[in-house]
Amino acid sequence: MNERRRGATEKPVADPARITELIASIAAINDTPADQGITRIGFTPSEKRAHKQFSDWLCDIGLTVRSDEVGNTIAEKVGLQSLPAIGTGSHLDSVPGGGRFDGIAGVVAAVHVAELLVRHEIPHRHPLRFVAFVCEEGARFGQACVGSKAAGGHWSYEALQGIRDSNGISIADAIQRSGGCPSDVVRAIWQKSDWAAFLELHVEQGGQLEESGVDIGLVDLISGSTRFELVLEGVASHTGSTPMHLRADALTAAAQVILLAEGIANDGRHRGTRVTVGKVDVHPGSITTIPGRVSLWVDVRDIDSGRQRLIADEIVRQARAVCDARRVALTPRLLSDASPVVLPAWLRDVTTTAADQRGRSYRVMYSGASHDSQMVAAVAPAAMIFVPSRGGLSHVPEEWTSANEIARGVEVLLDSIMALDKLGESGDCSV
Ligand code: HGY
Ligand code: MN
Ligand code: MN
Repeated sequence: MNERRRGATEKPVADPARITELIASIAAINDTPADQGITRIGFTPSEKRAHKQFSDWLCDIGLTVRSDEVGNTIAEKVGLQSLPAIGTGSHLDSVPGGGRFDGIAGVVAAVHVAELLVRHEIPHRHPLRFVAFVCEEGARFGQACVGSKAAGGHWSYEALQGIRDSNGISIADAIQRSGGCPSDVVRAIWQKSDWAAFLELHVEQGGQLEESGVDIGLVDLISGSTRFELVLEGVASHTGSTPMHLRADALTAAAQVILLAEGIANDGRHRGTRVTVGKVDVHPGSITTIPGRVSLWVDVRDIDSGRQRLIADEIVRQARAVCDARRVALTPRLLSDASPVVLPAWLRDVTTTAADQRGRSYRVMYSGASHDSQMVAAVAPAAMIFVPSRGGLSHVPEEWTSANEIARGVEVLLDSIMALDKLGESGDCSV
């Protein structure tokens, strides 16, 4: 661990070698062969092992650690006074065949901040909490941020019972099987009075920081997402004996729907909207049978909540017209709907000052991806600190951020937490 360098900044220096070690330990917990990226799906044994590793690291340096009713892991470092907590963290699950840094960089940053605080015996008034959320990725249930939505008070037990994965397992069942207690989900809600702020370091998952050569991204707005399934049902039949004019081909209808969805997003009036059909199921999937049923999973992202919902509605409306013309039935099913969230400027000012004082370049930017901070922002003032993503890639094995880039973010995160801890010390409004 780097000793505190005297002189220059009088602040602890993050250790890239330690960050590399922490990242590698989590990356080794993987359900995919290493050359095919990282697969650590929510509520699977591998996610649980990653939480155990997180818990061990923090127990080893003397923090108390608990698991909440849905499986979020929360470690606490007691402060000198009983004040609302300052927290930091992110998630440890991944998409199938994803990267080593999405979520993990923020959890590793939290661990390293805790290590630096303990190592340098830095006093702090507020209790500090270090959090690993469960099942942030929407890959399994179509719902993003399962754990942080519980913390933010966005779940009922009934809702957890009503959402199922492709194997018919509900979120509630998955929580139960993973050792949680979904019927007590309301006990996982964070009380506003108990939290002063929550900060999340995350890889940008886009290319702006790298393209502009800027060290740190300070997020002002996190995109919303509306996700839905479209089931198209035509008539399966023999590809040889069915003339073209007698067909109700679900897949050609789906192809037209996918392109119209893209066209809506590419309309110049909709700058800022992103529409993706990332998953398609074709039934029966035989080369000699006309596809009778196709499911499409549509992801609409936007920084404008009204436009986000309007575009989702427009896609369904136009898809229905395509299907009617092709004698294909259409059944839309909403999977999840999260609003864009504006993060508080006062808290971003704290992170801005921290970046400035470390001599780091920074830019204010919106997040195209959704994040746990978006969900806890309802109960704790939230801030996000982005570090660059090489080539702007994420959710793929090629996802990469260097340890030095993460270390710069860790130092800004640490300094922001310490600055927040001092707010109110002179008697003005305490954080
Ligand atoms: O999908 C997202 O935006 C995030 O990576 N969960
Ligand atoms: Mn993430
Ligand atoms: Mn992700």
